[in-house]
Amino acid sequence: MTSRPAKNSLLFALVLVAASLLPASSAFADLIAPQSGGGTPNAEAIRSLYLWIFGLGCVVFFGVGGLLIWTVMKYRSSKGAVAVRVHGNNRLEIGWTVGAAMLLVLISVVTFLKLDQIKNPPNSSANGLATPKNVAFASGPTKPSLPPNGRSLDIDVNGQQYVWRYTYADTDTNNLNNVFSYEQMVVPTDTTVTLNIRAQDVQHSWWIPELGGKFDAVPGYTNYTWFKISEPGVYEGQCAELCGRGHASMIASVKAVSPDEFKLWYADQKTAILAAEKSAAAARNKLVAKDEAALKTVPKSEAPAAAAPVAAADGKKIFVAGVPATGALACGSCHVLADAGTKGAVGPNLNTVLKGQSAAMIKASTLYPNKIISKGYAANIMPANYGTSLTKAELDALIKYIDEAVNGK
Ligand code: HEC
Ligand SMILES: [Cu+2]
Repeated sequence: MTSRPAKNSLLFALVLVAASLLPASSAFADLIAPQSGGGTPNAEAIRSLYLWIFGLGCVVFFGVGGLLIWTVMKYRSSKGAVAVRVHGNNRLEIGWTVGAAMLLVLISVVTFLKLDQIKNPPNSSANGLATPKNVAFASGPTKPSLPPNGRSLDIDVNGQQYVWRYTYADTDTNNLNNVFSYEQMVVPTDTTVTLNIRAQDVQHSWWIPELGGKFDAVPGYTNYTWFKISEPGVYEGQCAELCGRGHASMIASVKAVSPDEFKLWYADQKTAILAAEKSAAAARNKLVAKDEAALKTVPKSEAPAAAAPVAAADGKKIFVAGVPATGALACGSCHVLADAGTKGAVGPNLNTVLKGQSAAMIKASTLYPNKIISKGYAANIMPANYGTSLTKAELDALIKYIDEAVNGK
């Protein structure tokens, strides 16, 4: 039999271990269980599920450990004692097999009960955001996991090296004037917010620990999650997937404000974006007008001489074949011109775009293709070297030929 002092000191040690774990579970709860905060139900459910399983684990740990220690103490024998031979114990073996199975069943049942709360967003509360001007709520069966009433504030989360961009859905069809923000997402409280998580370069991972689990941001694929915050505040997070050398600075935060404050913020952003668009459009028009004016005053020296001696150069031939020796690419390889029989489709059809244009204009467009970019085409595709790769005579012959081919003699 065990002596009294030995038994007591063992008990004391056990109590010490248990006591040291207790404060940890309350004061440093975040060290043991996933974080939750702001009252978003999914994070709460993840946390309580975790604590449930952790509790069960503790029961098993202390049950088995305690039993082991108790047995060791109780059946301790002195040196030289002959051990009793024991062969199995059916009741015990069936007992611990069934016991373990029951534990697994219990864990699965609790998990499945919580899963609904974790995965499926609830409706916004009555005091959440009612649709303000310009904000579009997600709707319809286009997305998985919408709230039962199908209404949530829908935000695109875009991961890019090394910043998070948030774009708010709005009611018009122009995607370029949507309200957006970087790094900090602003959301209304008591409102279900659904997120569409994407990446535009490499993989990132969206993670605001207090608002629920991590979601990978994968190029070419959309992941969906949600939250519904009830307490105003700022919830901090950080990209959770090593995405390059700026990864550590790819921080994120969600700022929850009252629906009224949110509406103000949103309206401010929208106004600023619309104003910026307007001034950009005005600046653009000004530039185009300036370019057009510049083209109309092409220096005399470059305008075709009215009485240029019919050059030896053959305009049609240059159009069709170019001048390989000097690197002048054939116009016909990129342009349709009926008279020359060319079918190039890289640039505009010259029969249509040059109709009614003066020879001077045609010459200017040929010499300075990047001054005015034809609608629907990109700059820097048409070579800008014809001023040097063609001689003056060749150029004049070419322009004269095109002008006559399009506009007649
Ligand atoms: C590699 C393809 C390519 C070649 C070669 C090329 N072009 Fe172009 N061209 C384009 C493209 C693309 C545009 C439209 C973009 C722009 O305006 O720069 C264009 C635009 C033009 C325009 C302006 C049309 C308009 O809308 O007013 C003219 C004129 C023109 N080309 C004439 C020529 C002539 C003449 C040659 C030969 C000396 C030539 N191009 C060779 C691709 C080409
Ligand atoms: Cu990242």
